Amino acid sequence: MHDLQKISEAFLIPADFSSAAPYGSGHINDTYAVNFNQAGTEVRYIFQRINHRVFPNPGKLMENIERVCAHTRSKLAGPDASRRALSLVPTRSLKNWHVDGEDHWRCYLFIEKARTYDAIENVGQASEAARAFGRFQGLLADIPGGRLFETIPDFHHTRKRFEALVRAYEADTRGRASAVADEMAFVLKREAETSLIVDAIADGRIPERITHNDTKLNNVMIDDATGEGVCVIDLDTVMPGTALSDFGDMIRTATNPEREDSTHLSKIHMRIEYFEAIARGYLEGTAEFLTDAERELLPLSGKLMTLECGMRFLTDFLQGDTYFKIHREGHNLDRCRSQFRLVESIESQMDDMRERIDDMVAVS
Ligand code: ADP
Ligand code: GN1
Ligand code: MG
Repeated sequence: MHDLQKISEAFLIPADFSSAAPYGSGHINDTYAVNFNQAGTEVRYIFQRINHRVFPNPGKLMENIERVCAHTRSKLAGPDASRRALSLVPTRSLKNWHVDGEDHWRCYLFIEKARTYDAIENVGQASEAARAFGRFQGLLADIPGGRLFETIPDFHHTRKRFEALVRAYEADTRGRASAVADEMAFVLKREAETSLIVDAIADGRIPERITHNDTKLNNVMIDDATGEGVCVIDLDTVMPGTALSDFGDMIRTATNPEREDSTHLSKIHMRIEYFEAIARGYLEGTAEFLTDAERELLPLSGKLMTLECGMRFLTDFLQGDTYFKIHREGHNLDRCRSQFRLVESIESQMDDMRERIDDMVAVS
């Protein structure tokens, strides 16, 4: 645990530190909820230490986030703008982040009366999350100041993720390759498909957009009272990308009744009514800009993002769990297996997904 009292002193918070505790279930950054006493009232803020192994240029990353927060906030101007867009709290030297040795820290206003979900609880959450992520893409379409910095190059280059996995398997630095023969066979059977979306980007069939790139369900705050997807969070990977990654990751995380690391493989599946709710919410949120070519690839994107995520977990398992935080032995392998089970479920429903998208487009 870091010394949050000392870190918080760097920020312009007109209140006295009272306590801090790790918060949330993100796999990458260190997140804390920090409580302060402000003239007798408890107030809290989110503090985050950026994972600089995952994000090797935290300064450039924070410049992106400054721009994204400022732009979304200005477009959502209104009495509740600070619940609808993340707000950075400045430091005493009026910067939007604080450097402490190797560590970069940032502080956000805490979005109260809303929460994130690690596993989806009802179909309304699925459409709300999709609408929020779709709207978010729309808000960023005209962000001024030039192309955003690529915080992780080739982040959703599924083909390169496949190649990285094969390299990790062949190198087998941790002696774990023999445990994953079935998983490797699963991936190798699908090798050709790993190029389908990246090729469509490369040959210009689908456009580059500013996208979120990490649209898992627990990266959107759902309002406690209204159930609305009130604020998109976790902005580290907001950068040039494809709408398909954002749609696909919602299918991965918001159609499956089980958590991402579930070992109850027989319970893992894509629920088509959740797919439909996400597609409806997303098509609404993106009605003004999504192209036909993008719409056509939506069902495939769910499968490929799930396969890609499973491959990333497997690569990390083979390399000794250095990227994603783990909380038990074999955690990344469990995550990989659950993702691959979900890929099979998505595969078995491809025609149904396509028909539903076609029907939605036809009546809109
Ligand atoms: P990571 O990159 O590690 O996933 P996140 O930015 O997603 O980190 O934060 C982790 C969790 O902390 C989120 O899932 C959410 O529950 C909570 N959280 C993050 N920012 C806020 C905020 N501004 N207000 C309230 N909760 C937040
Ligand atoms: C990570 O940061 P978090 O936990 O929201 C990862 C995503 C993965 C996800 C899998 C920067 O997301 O790409 O899809 O875990 N983020 C990064 O749960 O690698
Ligand atoms: Mg997150």
